[in-house]
Amino acid sequence: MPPRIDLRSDTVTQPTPAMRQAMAAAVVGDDVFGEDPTVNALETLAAARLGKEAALFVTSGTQGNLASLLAHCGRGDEVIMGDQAHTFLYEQGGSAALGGIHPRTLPNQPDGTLRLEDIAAAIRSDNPHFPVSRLVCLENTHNRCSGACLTPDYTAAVAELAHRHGLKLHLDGARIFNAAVALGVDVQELVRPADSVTFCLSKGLAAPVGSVICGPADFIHRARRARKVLGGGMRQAGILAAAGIVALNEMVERLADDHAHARLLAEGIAELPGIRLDLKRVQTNIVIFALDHPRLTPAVLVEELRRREVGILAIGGNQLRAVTHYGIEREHIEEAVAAFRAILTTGIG
Ligand code: TLP
Repeated sequence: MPPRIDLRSDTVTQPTPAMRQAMAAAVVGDDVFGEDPTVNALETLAAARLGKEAALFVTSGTQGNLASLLAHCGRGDEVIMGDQAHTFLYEQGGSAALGGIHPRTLPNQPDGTLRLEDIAAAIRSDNPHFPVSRLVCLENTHNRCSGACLTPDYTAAVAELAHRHGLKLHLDGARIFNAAVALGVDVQELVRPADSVTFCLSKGLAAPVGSVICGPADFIHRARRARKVLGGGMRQAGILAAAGIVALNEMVERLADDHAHARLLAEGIAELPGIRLDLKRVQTNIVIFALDHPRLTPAVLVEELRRREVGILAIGGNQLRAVTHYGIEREHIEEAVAAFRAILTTGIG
C-alpha cells in the first residue's frame, strides 16, 4: 500500500476525472503506422506548445532521453552532462549500454548549472586520441539539485557555446513546466535555445504514462526510429495520449500550488532538530534536505514517517527528498509537518 500522504515523487499522481473520460472516449489507430489520431494530436499540440517543429510521444522520460541521445550521437561520440544529472545517475547508463555513447560528466553547481568554463574546457579538439564531442545535456528543473530552475539566459549561453563548437544541446525537461511556472516565463523561452527537449506528462502534469520529445523534424524522424528499436513503438496509444492532451491543456497552471506546498513543507521542517535545509534552494516542487540527528538515521526517519502515513525518499548519504504534486493539499502538508515534528523532537530538549 502506498502511504496516504505520498511525497516520494510526483510520479505517483492519479489521473484526473477529465483524463479518464478522455481516455475512454479516445479515437485510436495504429501509431506505428502513424495512424493514431489522438497520438498525432498530442504530438502536434506539444510541438506547438514548446515552439518546436515536431514531437514524438514516448513511454517515459528515460526512453525520451535515451531516444534523443541515440538520435543525436553515434557510437563513440561523447556527451557532456552534469554529474548529478538524472540521465547520468538514474537511467542505467543506457546511452553507453545501448548506444556506445561516452559520458563526460562535469560538476553540477548547487543551482543545477554547469560552469560555462567547464563546458568549454571539456569540448574536445579534433585529435585521433579523442572521442568526438557531440552533445551537451542540461536538466530543467534539476531533480538532484532540489528542483532548481535554469533560466532562459543560462540555457541560451550554453547553447551558444555548444553551437559555436558544432555540438547540439539536449534538455531533460522532465519538469520544464515547473520551471516555466516558477520563473513566470513562457515555456518556449526556456526551450528555444535547445536543439531537443524531453518533457514528462506523468509527473506534475498527472497523466498516467508518457513523455514527449520535441525538436526539428529530421531529429524527430531519427528519434522515432530509436524509439522503435527500444521497443517503444506502441499501437493504439491514443488511450494514453488522450490523458496527455488533458495534462497539457489543464494541468500546467496548477503547478504553482505544488510549489507553494513545497515551500510550506520546507518552512515547516527547516527549524526542526537535525534538519539541514536551505530555504533559498526550494524553488519548485522538490524539497531536498540533510538529516544530522543524534538519534535518527535517514532510513529510520523514512520508516517513522511511513508509520504516520507520510512517504518520503532517502536519496543517499544523509539526504532525503519530498516532492509535492496533484492530490497533495495544504492539510496534507500540515499533517506531514506535524509528523516530522513529533518524530524529530521526541526525547530532545
Ligand atoms: N525521476 C524519478 C526517479 O527516476 C528518480 C523521480 O521520482 O524523480 N528526468 C528527470 C529529471 C527525472 O526526474 C526523471 C524521473 C526522469 C528523467 C525519467 O522519467 P521516467 O521515470 O518517466 O523514466
